[in-house]
Amino acid sequence: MEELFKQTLSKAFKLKDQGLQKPIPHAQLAETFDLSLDDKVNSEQLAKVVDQIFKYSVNTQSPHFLNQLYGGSTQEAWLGELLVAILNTSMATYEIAPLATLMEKEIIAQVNKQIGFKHVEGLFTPGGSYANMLGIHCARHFHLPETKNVGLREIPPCKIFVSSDAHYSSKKAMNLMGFGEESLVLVKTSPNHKMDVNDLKDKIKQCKSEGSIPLCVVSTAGTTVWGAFDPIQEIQVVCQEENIWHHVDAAWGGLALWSDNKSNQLFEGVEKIDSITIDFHKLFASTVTKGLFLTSHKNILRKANSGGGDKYIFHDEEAIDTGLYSLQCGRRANSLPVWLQWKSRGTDQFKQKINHLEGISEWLVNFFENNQKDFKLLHSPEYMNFCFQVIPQTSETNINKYNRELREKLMERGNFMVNFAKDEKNGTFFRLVLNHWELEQHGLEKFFQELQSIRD
Ligand code: ABU
Repeated sequence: MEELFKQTLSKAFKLKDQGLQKPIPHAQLAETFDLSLDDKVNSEQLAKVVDQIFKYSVNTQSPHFLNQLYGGSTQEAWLGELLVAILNTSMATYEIAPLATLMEKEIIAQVNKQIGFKHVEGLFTPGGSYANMLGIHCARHFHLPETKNVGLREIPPCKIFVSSDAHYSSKKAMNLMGFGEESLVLVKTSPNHKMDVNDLKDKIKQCKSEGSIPLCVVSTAGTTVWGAFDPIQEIQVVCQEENIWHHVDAAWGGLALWSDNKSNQLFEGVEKIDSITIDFHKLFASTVTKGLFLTSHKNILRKANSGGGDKYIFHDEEAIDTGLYSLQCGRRANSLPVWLQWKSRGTDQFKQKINHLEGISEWLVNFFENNQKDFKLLHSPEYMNFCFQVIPQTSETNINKYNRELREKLMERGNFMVNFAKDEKNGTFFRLVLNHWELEQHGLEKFFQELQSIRD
């Protein structure tokens, strides 16, 4: 087994410089890879199985995997993951996860140096969606603490406000929390995809006139498709005036908190909000999935989430058992890989990487400016998302179908993976994201050369 570990790691260290897998239909994959659990394999065969797992998995470690809002992870994060697996504990109590508990607190305090909450507490969550749900959950407890015991039956409908470009996690949270999806109010966006604050004010007014409770605004710092930042400061003013909880979904945009440049201004006013989501598996280059939820409200997590367990697991009221603050019992020691990466690379890693990616982003804006004959950029990018269409050579060609087919051909080549999105206004378009710390300008030059060669 030790030898297999060595071989696996040796393969892992080479992944960054290797190509991406070509797409394979699921029926073909099920035929090719022996999935059956009826017969077991010996140790020699196990090594071959591991080879096959590498062969048929998407190489997200390649800087040319630009398909999702996560990409390559650092080797320090891998080492942390290995330790998490070997130490195999849960974050429920301090006595079973002493170091991981303290590491989580240190990470939260360090992140708060960039945010500036007067008081901070938080938790690693299974992902950004979960952290956003916690934001809405804390909002409910803050305004309507009695719902913890009696549920929603005695209270008027509660409304949550998000921009129409926000992530779908708020919609899922509405379903799960019993408010119902229809209680999610979609606020209009400005032409550059930011929440329209006037429309927010109108919708809050309408909500109140209907006798509903405006409970929470979820702003987005870095939307999934356009990378847009809602105006946090302006929205905060509205929330303060109306006494509404303000949660910011910075799952994707969180790294901009460390920027020396313009994107740092996108977080103006963040120190006054109520809670925030940041995903460490996205632009922080940790491993999937590491949502982090932070709030400025003392003890709200404990008040909202505690319940039970005192007869057998939580022995001491005064202990720093994070299980008392969490909706989960078992919780992964996600702090360990994040802490290990941070400790070995320092806080400067975040500054350097955001500044590096901002440089590439500037180059890319110029690239589109200089190549308008071939590519149509559909927005003014302010972060790491570039939504564009390749312009067909003849005006009779259907641009949506054309771009979709180009993407399929790109995938077939197996050198780059870039996602697509669609909306009513623009049709189908490429969504290119700068998601990888090792991405370089020449890699993107190659990407556009490849697109050109596919269309010729
Ligand atoms: N949690 C949002 C991820 C979306 C994406 O990877 O594109």
